[in-house]
Amino acid sequence: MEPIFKIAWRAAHEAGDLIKRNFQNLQNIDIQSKGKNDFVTRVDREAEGIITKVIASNFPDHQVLAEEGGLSTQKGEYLWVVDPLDGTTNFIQGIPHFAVALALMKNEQVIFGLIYDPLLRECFHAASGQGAFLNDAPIVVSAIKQMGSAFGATGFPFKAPHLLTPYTDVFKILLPQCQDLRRCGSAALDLAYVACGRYDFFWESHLLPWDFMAGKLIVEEAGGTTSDFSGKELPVQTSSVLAANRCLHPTLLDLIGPHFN
Ligand code: 2AM
Ligand code: CA
Repeated sequence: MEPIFKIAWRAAHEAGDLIKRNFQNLQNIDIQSKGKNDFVTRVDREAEGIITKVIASNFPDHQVLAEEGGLSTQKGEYLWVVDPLDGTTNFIQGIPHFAVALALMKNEQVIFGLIYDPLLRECFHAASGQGAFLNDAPIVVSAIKQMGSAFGATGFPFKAPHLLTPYTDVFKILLPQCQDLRRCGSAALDLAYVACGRYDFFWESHLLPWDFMAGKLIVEEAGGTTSDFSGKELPVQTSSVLAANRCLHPTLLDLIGPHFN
């Protein structure tokens, strides 16, 4: 894993440096709309270009699935899943909460994940079977067992209006049962924060693989559980995402799942 970690670390830090520089000069980021409530900037594209170039020059036979560029043409057992800027809306609005997320899959299993917050210089990473880390320090999910003490994060279904009713039904039941909820706008960081115990759980109803694939492995290697809202393993496609420590996950699945079936 060492070469993979080194290359991913370099790609994420080079992209992160570019994002950080541009965050200090948001007048020139050239915002474009990809669809309703869906934005991309020059910075997303340039960051993705940096990452895909680093990957291609070190692993020319690896395929890449990236948020802006889609799927590259190589065919093989390795697939990088790349979000060059998770939390684009925060970035555009000047809110300092966004990250670069990279995952490496082998035969459809995620074997490496890295989430880098360039402003705090926090690099969350994990390789399968080797634990999860924040920079050099091992991380574990929280030990909270009671829903009443659980502090969670969520994301709104802002692009999936058909999910608004089940989402708000769950929200009404969940909020009074837990300590509190946050909605900070970067699913990758939400998952990284579950992995290191800042949040006890995270749920969002409509995410894409580059939002969650790195976080899935980091949470699991930190001792947590991830699934979609029906309890199935997260797929390499649009999915709901539930991540929590092992104790809270079944309770949350029972609470959330039936509303979305
Ligand atoms: P992004 O900033 O990389 O686009 C916020 O709720 C989360 O939703 C962010 O991680 C954001 O990622 C993600 N997101 C943005 N557009 C999305 C879409 N069309 N489908 C699913 N998730 C999306
Ligand atoms: Ca993005």
